[in-house]
Formats: sequence, C-alpha cells, structure tokens
Amino acid sequence: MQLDQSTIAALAEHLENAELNVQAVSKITDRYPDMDWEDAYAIQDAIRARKAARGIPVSALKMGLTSPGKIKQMGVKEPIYGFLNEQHRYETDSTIDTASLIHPKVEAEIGFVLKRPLKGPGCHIGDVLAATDYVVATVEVIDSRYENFKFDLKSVIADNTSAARYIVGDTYRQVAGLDLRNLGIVMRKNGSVATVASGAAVLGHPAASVAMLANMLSARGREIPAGVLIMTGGATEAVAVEKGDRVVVDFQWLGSVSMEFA
Ligand code: OOG
Ligand code: MG
Repeated sequence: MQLDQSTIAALAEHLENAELNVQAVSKITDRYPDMDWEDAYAIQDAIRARKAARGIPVSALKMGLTSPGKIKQMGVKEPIYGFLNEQHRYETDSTIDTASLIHPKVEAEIGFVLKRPLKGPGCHIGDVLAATDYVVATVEVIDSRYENFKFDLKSVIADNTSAARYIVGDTYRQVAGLDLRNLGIVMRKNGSVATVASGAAVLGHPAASVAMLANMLSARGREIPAGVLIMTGGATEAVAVEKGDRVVVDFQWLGSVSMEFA
C-alpha cells in the first residue's frame, strides 16, 4: 500500500460523489501516480462500505476486461473485478434513466449464479460448472466516472470498474449439456446490428471468468458466495448509448435482454 487510510477514504468519497452527482472527474492516478493495486481495491472497498452504511447492499459481482473486444477498446489488458448494487438492477424490458448517467455504454455479458460458494486458489472451469445453479443473459450499463471514459487499470479499479446499471434476462438455464463457448450473441441498437460475439470471447469460456474471480478474491481472503449473480465481462466492445436508444441483445438459446434509454 502506498496511500494512507485518510487518502483512501477521501478518494472513495471523491469517486462516489462523481457517480452521485453525475459529474466526470480526472483520473486519480494523475494526482497519485504511485498508488498500487492494493490501494485501488482498497478505494473500491471503501466505496462499497459507504454504500453499505447507507443500506445499499451488493447484489452482483462483476469481472471486467475479459474479452479481446473490451481489451482492444479500453487499451487495458488485465481482468479486474467490481460490484453492483441492488438499486441498479433492472429486469429485461426496463427503461433506464439516461440523465442519471455521465456517458453510458452497454455490454452483453453471460451471468452465472452458484448453488454453493466457490473459493480459490486453483479454481478452474470444471469447478465453476459443478457449482453453477444456472446461467442467465445480462447486459451491463457501464459509466466511467472519468472524463472521456479514459483511465488506466488502477484508476478504473478504484472507480468500481465503471459499474453503473445491469439488466437481467428472464431465461434461466442449467449448464449441463450447454456449449457456453458457442453461445452466439447479437446486440442491436435501434434495430441495427451494433456488435456480435460468442461465449468463447470471454477468456475462452465464460466459466473461466468466474474461476478467475474466485482466484482473484482468494488472494484477499474472500470467496464467491452462493446465490449472487456473477457478470463475466462484456463479450464484445461496449456500445455507447444515449437518450432515445433501444437496445436488444439476443443470446441464442439463452433468451434476450432489452432496454430503452429515456
Ligand atoms: C471497465 C469495466 C469493464 C467489462 O465488462 O469488461 C467491464 C470499463 O471498460 O469501463 O465492465
Ligand atoms: Mg462489464
């Protein structure tokens, strides 16, 4: 750790205020170039604690930067994790308030829910599939609190990995017999195809993203609890949206997720 506790608390407040005030800020590594990974996750944890203290529970865990599309778009190469809150969960066919977001983008993600907790290290795809209760189609709305959506890895980890909203489909499937690598995903914006992907875009197999999360959490003495939605990361590059847009994502045999930005 390079930062002291009061700096971590101040940066958490600064970034959460940027979210709550819908106001972009400059990336924090400009001011704290020596901050390290532990500092970055400590700031994220402090944001999580601020929300918990106001009675806002975590409802989903997320991985980010797990596909070639995302890595190429953002120019940052390593998978990262963050969290999502219950108040930011929407069901498919919902309307999202665009004015409460700075510069939103949408990402198609495969979601997992476990029937038992998963603890690393050494977790692999087989462990994840054996522990999975069901998979579900999801869309994440990301919204970096940084100006122009530009950041480095430490800044984006501290900013809770741009987490903002998520929309969950209504088709739940058990994994036995499913070929998640060959799950075709088609994202349409206002009727035109915006981007396409396959499940394999996410670290070769979306379950590998869940395994990686368990292994990353174990380094900090944590595990993935049962029953919590895990978003495995955008399978494609993220697509910018604005007021008036309608997005529909078809997940081949996993239903579709749609939303309108108002
Ligand atoms: C960071 C969050 C990435 C994903 O699914 O890859 C993410 C960002 O691109 O702003 O949520
Ligand atoms: Mg995402």
